Amino acid sequence: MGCSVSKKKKKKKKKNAMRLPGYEDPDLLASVTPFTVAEVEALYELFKKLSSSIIDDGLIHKEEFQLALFRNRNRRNLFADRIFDVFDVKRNGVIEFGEFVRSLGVFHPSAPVDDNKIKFAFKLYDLRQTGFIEREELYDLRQTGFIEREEMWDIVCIPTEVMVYKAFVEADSKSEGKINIDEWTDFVSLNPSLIKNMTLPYLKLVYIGSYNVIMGNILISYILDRDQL
Ligand SMILES: [Ca+2]
Ligand SMILES: [Ca+2]
Repeated sequence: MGCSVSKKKKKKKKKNAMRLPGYEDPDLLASVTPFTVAEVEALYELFKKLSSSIIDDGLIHKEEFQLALFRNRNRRNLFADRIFDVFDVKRNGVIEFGEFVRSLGVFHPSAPVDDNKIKFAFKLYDLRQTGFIEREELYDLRQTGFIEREEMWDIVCIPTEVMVYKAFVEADSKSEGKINIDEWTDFVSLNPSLIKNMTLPYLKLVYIGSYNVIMGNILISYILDRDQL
């Protein structure tokens, strides 16, 4: 009897431990993202690691995010800040598990190039959150290396100023000096390579055991350009 109570308590304790703030059921998350239940569970292991690196509270704080990306909790850059903000859908200053999985789902290779992905990229590129992509933002993205020169417009080694000019000639159809979401949607449909960075081809190739390593690499190599930061 005593043994059975103790087992029950243990079970309850384990269940409560799983219910950290922002925790969502893997079945639910798998139903709304391209991930399988097993992949969501593997992502939870990675999430636990990232969210406990400074404060073990089941939430990824900005400093933990910076630590994961740069191995330095105090190192920042504008684009990393923006990624954090876009992941933090509820805008409460921390990334919860549900936000983490839903946001990474956009990068899954099976995720369609749909409104969701196009809007996600728009939000990322709108570094200063003005509701438009402006010249200086494209300039900064190019400088961080996020926009690969050979992937954009098939022109290698053009100076950033020229790249930005060319982008605006093509995208800014209203000639307002800034790109709105409709212009962006048209532009991306003509230049799908623009959001090529937002897919993670490795995800299809790996198996669960490698997930932590792969996801670490994804966050570092795919979302940000390692050499430039
Ligand atoms: Ca934390
Ligand atoms: Ca949040």
